[in-house]
Amino acid sequence: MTMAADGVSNGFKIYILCVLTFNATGYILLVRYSKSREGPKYLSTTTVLLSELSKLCISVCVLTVQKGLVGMAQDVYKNVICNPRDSLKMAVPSVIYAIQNNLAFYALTYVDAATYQVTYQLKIITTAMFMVIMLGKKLNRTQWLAIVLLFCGVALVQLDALEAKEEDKEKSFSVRGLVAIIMSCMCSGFAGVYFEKILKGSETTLWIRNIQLYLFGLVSAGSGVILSDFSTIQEKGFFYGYNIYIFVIIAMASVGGLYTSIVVKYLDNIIKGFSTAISIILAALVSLYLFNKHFGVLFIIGTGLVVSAVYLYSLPKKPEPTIVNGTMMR
Ligand code: NCC
Repeated sequence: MTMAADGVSNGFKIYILCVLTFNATGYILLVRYSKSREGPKYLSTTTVLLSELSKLCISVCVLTVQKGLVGMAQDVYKNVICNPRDSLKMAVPSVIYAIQNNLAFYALTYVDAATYQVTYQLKIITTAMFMVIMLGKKLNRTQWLAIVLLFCGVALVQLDALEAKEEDKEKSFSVRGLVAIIMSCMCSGFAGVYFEKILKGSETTLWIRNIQLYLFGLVSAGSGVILSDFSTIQEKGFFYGYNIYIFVIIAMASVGGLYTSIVVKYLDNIIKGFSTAISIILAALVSLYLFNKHFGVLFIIGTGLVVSAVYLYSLPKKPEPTIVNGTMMR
């Protein structure tokens, strides 16, 4: 197996990308299903809080396996408790991710899984934007072309959804849903690049960063629960409307989040975007069979454009030409 400079094999990288892709597909489909089925409506804010708790517990367990109980306690004490200034850096993405995770539930109440997933690919633009602003990344012409194609693709998919609404009254297009997705893309782009910058810019390990993030995540997601659903919880209880699907959603949110952090550590946010874009096709195919959804020509062309854009964007950059003694070198 080929080992890269960072000490992990290419096989491992492919494995983490596959888990991320399949998990994201299943997650979106299941959230959509849970929002569209009849019966008592669960509170999304509580599931976001429980997934933060579960990710925190898993991260502590991983660190314990790596370092033993005493080593884990020392590590947490030294890096989290004795270093509040460093820990505070994770408060920023924790709040943004809490907003983003809640927005996803909101958006999936109004748009179907496939439309959501394709439109959500706008996050590749927001991620690129933040990469340029925050990490000083330079984009070449092919990558800008990819961004324009992506815009066109997403617009076509939205037009297709709009037509579907007029024809068969299916609520696949919704202004509220679209606004929530665009805000979600901003949050994903900013928080992802911020996390990458902090993780790669210091010696602090991934699992300590995750523990810092999820500790603040508990506070951010907990505030969401109190601010939006406190009275309902008092009246109906924290687990109102829960069933087996909701626990699977929490488990998948935890797997997705933890694998996101591993992908950002060993690869980067752009490759993550490419990987999850593949889940568009998977989500569309599953929707076709499970929900009997029909796609128009615009959806198919739009999806094709999005996938081509993601591919073009991920193409390796040609080395910048340098001038040596008046001669252009490549
Ligand atoms: O939107 P996306 O990710 O960028 O959101 C990142 C998710 O990972 C969690 N996270 C991030 C860093 C870290 N150290 N720990 C974490 O737990 C954040 O809380 C946030 O939930 C994608 O690239 O498309 C991806 O999409 C999500 C999900 O499908 C969308 O956010 C839904 O709107 C995927 N999550 C799941 O499948 C559960 C993620 O794996 C990939």
